[in-house]
Amino acid sequence: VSLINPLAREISAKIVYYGPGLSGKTTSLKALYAVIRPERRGELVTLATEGDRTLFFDFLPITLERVQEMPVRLQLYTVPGQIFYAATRKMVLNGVDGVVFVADSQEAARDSNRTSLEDLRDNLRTMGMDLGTFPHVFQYNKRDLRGVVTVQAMEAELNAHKAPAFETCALRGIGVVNALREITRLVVADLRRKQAPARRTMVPVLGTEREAGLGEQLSAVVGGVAASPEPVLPREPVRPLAPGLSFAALWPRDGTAGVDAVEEHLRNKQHGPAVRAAAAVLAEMLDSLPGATTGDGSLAKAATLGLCGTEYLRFCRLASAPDAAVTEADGLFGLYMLVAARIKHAAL
Ligand SMILES: Nc1nc2c(ncn2[C@@H]2O[C@H](COP(=O)(O)OP(=O)(O)O)[C@@H](O)[C@H]2O)c(=O)[nH]1
Ligand SMILES: [Mg+2]
Repeated sequence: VSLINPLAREISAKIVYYGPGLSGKTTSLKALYAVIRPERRGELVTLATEGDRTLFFDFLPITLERVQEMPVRLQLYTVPGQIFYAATRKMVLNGVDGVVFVADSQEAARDSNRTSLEDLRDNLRTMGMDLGTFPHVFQYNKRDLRGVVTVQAMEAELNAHKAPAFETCALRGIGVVNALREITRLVVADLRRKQAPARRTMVPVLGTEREAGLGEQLSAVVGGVAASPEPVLPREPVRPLAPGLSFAALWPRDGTAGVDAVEEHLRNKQHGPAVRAAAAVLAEMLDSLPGATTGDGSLAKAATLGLCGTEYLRFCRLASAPDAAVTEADGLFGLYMLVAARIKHAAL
């Protein structure tokens, strides 16, 4: 969902890490997750992995304080690189505002880099966009390895449009922040250019022709409800829960901080923060599951706990949605997910 929302005065953009299988896309997101301050990022969600291969996609929501005077929310996605996941790649690309192309610098990956780039070019074309004018940067990754292809050769083979390119070692977090900073700059400039007329009239621009984004695609796949991007209008206050009545009672006395935060956000009508707070607690809960590997496979773990996969995916999507797209019902849904997880967790 790409938008400049003059009411919320924030920019929201979707950036996709594209490239062949095993080039280092997931590792790049992990590196960003590790260096970005916790209050500036959500959880890194890795959906459906087998071993360390991405079968579906990863995503990481982050907030930048300001880029050209406006706070920016970024939704970072990776695509599965393996050729047979073409449909998933198309789906993840929907609504994309910018691409970080992660190329593998190893000699053996020369062909797959080119094939993947052509695949990107084709996919953009079917979405009515041309790579030549589309915001993109390159990460020439795995520069730490011996005998890698020279940067000049990679430039000649891949970078037809003279996009900014970075030598990176995602494994050690080198260069990935610079690449993200540059793509953010390009994307913000591009969004501003496209949406400038609407911003002048101060009409909220909450959609573009490319706006049928991943949320809608995902809900079509899993049957959830699409995020509604219309601005949230002020409403009559609703009667709060009776004083003293709280779901926190379901948690041990010294472990209520998370659910307290969610309820506090809901009382303050901060529905987006409520869902994100719920997502943080739920992520911790999933991490603590016995036998589970940390970080990856959160969908599988949610299923182990007995949560509904469809609801869990909707929940993950809401946790990375811009605040303006999260309704009160969504916020309450977040609390419901957290409470459901707690009850199932306690019953284990
Ligand atoms: N040596 C080295 N290995 C890397 C680098 N980045 C990623 N890898 C490794 O390459 C493999 C594939 O990385 P991954 O991020 O899963 O690739 P993806 O398929 O693009 O998501 C993993 O074993 C990573 O540890 C890097 O900069 N240098
Ligand atoms: Mg991956």
